[in-house]
Amino acid sequence: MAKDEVFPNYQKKLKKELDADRYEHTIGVAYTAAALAMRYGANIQQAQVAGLLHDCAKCIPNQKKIALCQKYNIKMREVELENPFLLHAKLGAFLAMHKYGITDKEITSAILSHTTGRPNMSLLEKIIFVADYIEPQRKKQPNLKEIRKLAFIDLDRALLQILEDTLTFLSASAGNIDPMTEKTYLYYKNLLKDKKQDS
Ligand code: DGI
Ligand code: FE
Ligand code: FE
Repeated sequence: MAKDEVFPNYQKKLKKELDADRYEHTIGVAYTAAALAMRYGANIQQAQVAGLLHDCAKCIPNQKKIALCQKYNIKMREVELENPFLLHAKLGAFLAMHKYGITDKEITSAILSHTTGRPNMSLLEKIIFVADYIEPQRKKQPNLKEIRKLAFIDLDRALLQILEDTLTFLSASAGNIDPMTEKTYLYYKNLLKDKKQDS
């Protein structure tokens, strides 16, 4: 995608803001999100733009993330102050609006919820959340092969599996669990349990 850029304005800016690996990741998320949008009948262009911009604040050093949130009056929760990388989601949504000129609230919401998810996500939010996890550069997560396949069969079930694996990973690591990640997991666990009972 580097030579004929599909969204040259965004891509040129992003190339300056991100390191090479993160830039490749965002390109991967953009086309994976486009493919999922085709599968589920979402707006393909929205998926591409949200995919491109979802990590636009990722490479800002953590102390600067905090300083920028203070500067722009973006409220930080305790878990975010303890794990400042989490701030790249809300700071990313803010920069998408104010630096990249995105006015589409569906896109900024998808950026905002891309790390922890949230209960009752929109289709675009789910697509970005899942595309972020399965894009081709990802290598380390468990069950990737199965989740990649599942993502194109049942988006909610893929979402739930990702949340479950993320919580397992976090319990074994030093990171604090954001209550929102847990809330999202419980919401979809419950939703899918009811779905099973319905059928
Ligand atoms: O920014 P990316 O690496 O592309 O992806 P992301 O924004 O989904 O962040 C992934 C990381 O976020 C992964 O290492 C798991 C972590 N994460 C997800 N939920 C939580 C979390 N980390 C903490 N500390 N707490 C959470 O609730
Ligand atoms: Fe991210
Ligand atoms: Fe990402």
